[in-house]
Amino acid sequence: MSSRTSGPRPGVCSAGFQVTTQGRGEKIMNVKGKVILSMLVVSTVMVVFWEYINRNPEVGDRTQKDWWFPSWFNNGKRPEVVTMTGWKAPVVWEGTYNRAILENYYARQKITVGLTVFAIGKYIEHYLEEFITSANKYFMVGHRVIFYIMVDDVSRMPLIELGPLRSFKVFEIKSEKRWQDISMMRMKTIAEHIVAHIKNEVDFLFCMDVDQVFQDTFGVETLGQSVAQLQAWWYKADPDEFTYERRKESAAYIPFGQGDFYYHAAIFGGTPTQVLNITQECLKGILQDKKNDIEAEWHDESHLNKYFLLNKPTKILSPEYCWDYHIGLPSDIKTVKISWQTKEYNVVRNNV
Ligand code: 4GW
Ligand code: MN
Repeated sequence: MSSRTSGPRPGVCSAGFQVTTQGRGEKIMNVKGKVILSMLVVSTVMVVFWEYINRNPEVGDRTQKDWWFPSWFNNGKRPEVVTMTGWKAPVVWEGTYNRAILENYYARQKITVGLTVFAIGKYIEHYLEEFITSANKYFMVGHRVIFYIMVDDVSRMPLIELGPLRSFKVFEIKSEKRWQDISMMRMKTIAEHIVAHIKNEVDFLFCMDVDQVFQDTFGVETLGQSVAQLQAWWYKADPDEFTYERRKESAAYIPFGQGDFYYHAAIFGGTPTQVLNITQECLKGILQDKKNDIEAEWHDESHLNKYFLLNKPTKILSPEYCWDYHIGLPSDIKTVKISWQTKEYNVVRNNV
């Protein structure tokens, strides 16, 4: 034992040997090492800096603290309304966002944004032209846009001239017998098209009802991983008043005492991967309900609300983004970006 503690140890000995014999060689190694090390440090700093200036503005570098939010979002500008959720997602109201900061970021990224819309039966003549014409003018101005238009008769597709950076793809899909299925089965078609091609064509995707009209710029402040729209009639209500599906037998069931917001199925979006997940999960719920011979009260919207309860959206759009003028124009609503069309059910709905 004593020889191991007091005598020279092999390791020490060999180290001493290296020091005395390597001399100049080691000095060169030292210099080389330092150069490599400093190059590593410099490149790490450059990468971190690059990542910093190109960081995702949706998330920014916010921490869990309310006062530190991404630079594009000013949480304090609209104190009279909810501008941030309990899980720290921004609720985008007019006045809360700095579009210029985001424009700068997304212009450098050269993004393409997709927009799916369905017009089946009489909805082609009644709504499609006005929807696309207004979207051409106000949706993601200055960025590449692809409209994915699903109709049941391509020969009745209106002729619409689009501006620069805009293109469209028309698909003929079969109609469903029941209008509830026309609405719900959009989830299936969207999912199929994301898998088949949309995922390779766009960076972000929105899915919208056709019975609405763009009124003002629907810009890059709406982009995010997973985006939900507040329903205009319910944005101030208590969750227990929401028209969630309340029957346990439905996959869309949300018990009283739960729920964050009432989301409107007329607008949802996100990255193609997220929208694929949204639509696939909603479709699963819809098909499960069909198997159990139950239909959720508000069809696809009930399932969408269940989805967003379980998978919180990363961004929420204020009702300014989908307003119903039949409510009037309260002071909360500063700029209407999209408005509902009047529901002429007697004209457009001949199938029950
Ligand atoms: C009742 O007779 C109907 S027809 C209910 C929906 C119908 C329908 C819906 C249709 O005949 N053709 C059609 O293309 N749709 C699509 O589904 C269209 O994109 C429409 O915006 C979406 C949802 O239907 P909706 O806008 O009439 O539903 P709400 O009243 O919830 O906005
Ligand atoms: Mn609608």
